[in-house]
Amino acid sequence: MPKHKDDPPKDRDVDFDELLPYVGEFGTYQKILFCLMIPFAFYVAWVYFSQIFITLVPEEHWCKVPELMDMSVDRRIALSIPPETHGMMEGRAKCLMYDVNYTDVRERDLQVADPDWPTKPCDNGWEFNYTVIPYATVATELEWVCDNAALPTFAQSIFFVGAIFGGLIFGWVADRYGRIPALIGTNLVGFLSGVATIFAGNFWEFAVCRFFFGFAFDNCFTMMYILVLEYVGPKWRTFVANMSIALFFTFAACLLPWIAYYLADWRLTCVVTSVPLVLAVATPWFVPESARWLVSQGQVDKAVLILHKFERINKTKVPDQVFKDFRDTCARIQKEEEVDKSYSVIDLFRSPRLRKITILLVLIWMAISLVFDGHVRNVDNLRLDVFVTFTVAAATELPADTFLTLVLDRWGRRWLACGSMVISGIFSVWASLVSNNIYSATLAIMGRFCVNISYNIGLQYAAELLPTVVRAQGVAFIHIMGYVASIIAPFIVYLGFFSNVLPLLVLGILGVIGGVLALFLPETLDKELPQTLQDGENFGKDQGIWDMPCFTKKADDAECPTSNFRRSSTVRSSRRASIRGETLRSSMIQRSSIRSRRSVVAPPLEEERL
Ligand SMILES: *[C@@H]1O[C@H](CO)[C@@H](O)[C@H](O)[C@H]1NC(C)=O
Ligand SMILES: CC(=O)N[C@H]1CO[C@H](CO)[C@@H](O)[C@@H]1O
Repeated sequence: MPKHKDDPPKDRDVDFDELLPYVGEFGTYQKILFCLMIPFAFYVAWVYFSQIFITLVPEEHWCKVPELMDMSVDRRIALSIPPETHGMMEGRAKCLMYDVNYTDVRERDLQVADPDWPTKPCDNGWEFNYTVIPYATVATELEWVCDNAALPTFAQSIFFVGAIFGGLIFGWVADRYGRIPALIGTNLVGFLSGVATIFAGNFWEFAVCRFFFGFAFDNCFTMMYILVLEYVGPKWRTFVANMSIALFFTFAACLLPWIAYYLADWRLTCVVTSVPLVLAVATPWFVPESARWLVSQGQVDKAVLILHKFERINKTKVPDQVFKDFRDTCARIQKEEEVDKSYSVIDLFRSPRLRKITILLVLIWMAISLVFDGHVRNVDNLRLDVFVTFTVAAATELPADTFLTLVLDRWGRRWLACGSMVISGIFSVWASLVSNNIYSATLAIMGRFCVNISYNIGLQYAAELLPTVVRAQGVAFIHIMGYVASIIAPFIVYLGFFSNVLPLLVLGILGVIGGVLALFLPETLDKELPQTLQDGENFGKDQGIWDMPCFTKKADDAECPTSNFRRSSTVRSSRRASIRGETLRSSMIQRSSIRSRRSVVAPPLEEERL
């Protein structure tokens, strides 16, 4: 980082992060960009969660009997619906009705049915109790209940399949044509398919719309997130990275159930949550293209032009020498990257330890994705008001993020990943065993809180363990495996159909298994990141399974909590900034890893140490 603005040293490396302090780390333009993240945070929250609210099915539904429709609902039920026990609770059948001639029944003026009458499945559709969920959804209109109760689950999985395709396609667009076209494209697809959803007249039409809606999921926010983080100076990056998600995303997620509740119309909800995406077409006028991407395309002049715009708006002045050094550095980095391009994911599986690490990372990340997604979707099974539960659960994301920012660089990744997953597992299992609804929902939400912490650790951990030369591809690979796991999540939630206990029990067990697996990974806190495949192979060989960063360190290095925290938090935030969402765009991660590699071994660190 430059120390003397007026006296830039000659012929030194100036990479993007070192240039930023000259244009202002968090100046007026960056603040504007930070605010421009708000709509995109809303988009992703809505793209991710809105399907929950347009496929809700009221717990209480029963067969419709056209002949009795003019009677009061209680009498109608008494006459046509047989009793049924659901687990412990006395209830009435959801999928069966008495098989009698109802015109006859009316004439005999009966008040209640005879339990000995034969029964049959509903053959005239269903009625729903709209007290708790006060609106019809696509699932109630198309009667996705009883034999068809799994259809919303399938639709959700199809959404994730779409997310995989969308991630790959727009990742390619982002590399080829730039971040802004990808950002606009992904949001437009979301807008069109979101609006198209309201015309769906059967399951397959709905599923196709969901598939394309899923395209938007991976990039509609992260592309913007990455763009903005790139332009924010390293000192402010942690703040921007965490606050944008903690505040905007959480707020949008908390707001969503109430939008659905007050609109009380699934089509309107769909429109209101997908039409705003079209605003993304305005981004070229407000948001600059990624300078890093321009540089990687050899368009350094354009990148410099953008930086001049920052100078103007922030009212700063960058010495010409700095720009010159920057150009030189760009040229050199580009050459370095050419070399890295000859490796692929396969290389991760060639040597034994690296193979073990990679497989563990994949399994752990799959467990995390599965458990997290399962929890998100399980709100419906918690037997409480789904709107309130969802809001409370979404609100846990704020403390989870804050907590993580505070401890991740003190306690290390390994124990924190293990701890948060195991504790999440314990909460979930516990929640599945208690019968009190409120108590159980609270525990389930605690479980979700913990797994959200693991989720955040997960990808970063992967990025740190994989050697630089294949880091980008490796992280992308793991990320995709996470989506594959998410495809299964809705089915675990669907187990609730058989027994309310099952989903949480399964999620809990998976959490504990994932957590224990994390212990077999090496710790990365305060370690130099592996660069070559050989580094990756040897990484952590000296560590025992019970090692803990702070306790073992303190003896020989008393400054463990303070200065290391400061240093690695910049390293972390810069890396995380580029990795968190944009995992499929390899070139960028590669660049950011070069950047962080340098900041780990670079002089500033030594100064701090000595
Ligand atoms: C619908 O649900 C509400 C609230 O749970 C309940 O009070 C009401 O009796 C139910 N109506 C029918 C017809 O079951
Ligand atoms: C604190 C934390 O990890 N929050 C995350 C919870 O999950 C959502 C959805 O994936 C993330 O966007 C949050 O960052």
